[in-house]
Amino acid sequence: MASSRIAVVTGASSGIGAATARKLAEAGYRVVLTARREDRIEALAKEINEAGHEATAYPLDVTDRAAVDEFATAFKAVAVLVNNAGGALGADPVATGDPADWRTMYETNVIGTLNLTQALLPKLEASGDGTVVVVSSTAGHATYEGGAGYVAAKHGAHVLAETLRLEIVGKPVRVIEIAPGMVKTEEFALTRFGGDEEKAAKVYQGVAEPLTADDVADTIAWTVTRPSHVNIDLLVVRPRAQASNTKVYREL
Ligand code: 8X3
Repeated sequence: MASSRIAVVTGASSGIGAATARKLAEAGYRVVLTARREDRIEALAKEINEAGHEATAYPLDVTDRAAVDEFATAFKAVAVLVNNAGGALGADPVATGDPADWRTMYETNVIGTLNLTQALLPKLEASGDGTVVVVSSTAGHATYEGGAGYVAAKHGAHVLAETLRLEIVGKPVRVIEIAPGMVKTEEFALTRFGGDEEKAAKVYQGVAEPLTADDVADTIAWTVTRPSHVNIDLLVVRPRAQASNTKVYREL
């Protein structure tokens, strides 16, 4: 692929990733959709192409470094990398949390972001005007009971973004962090609670309007489409009903 207007989106099979892929395609980027679930990204690529935009699907596990390095060889230059793949597993207190869940969350949210960013940084620089987006979370900025494993991983993603911005200053690559609060997507809470629909529903219970994947994708597309010299370092976005990670207005 020769175009420098390529946008790579990880975790593009659903939720914020899929919505971001649609928005960036609408903004004129040739979008490369990556995720583990090939059928989903193939279907989304088809949908985007049929809408008159450009998209290709590339099945990828962000934690598989060899596969990520191989993926990166497909490009001469990349304009945008959206590190969106990640998620939460469990909501147990520190006293009883499963170390395997903590490890998986660190692998996907932090090492996955590290893998893609390291592999594509030369390509982003080669574009002459690159943007790295790290989709962290409000969990990357403050903790809450039962959240430690996820909060620790998202703090890691936040630190990666902040440190990278310091280290590459002077190069033509921006580093943008988007920290969403409560977003209701089809999978986030369900994955966190191992498919338990009742527990997942409780997360959003009584909240009039949690953010949608589209709301977050909108903020991502906005930051990415600012003029190159404008670097939105950090954008925190929550629903109006959420004043902090632990202060949520619910109509019960
Ligand atoms: C999602 C926000 O509140 O579930 O990243 O940690 S929260």
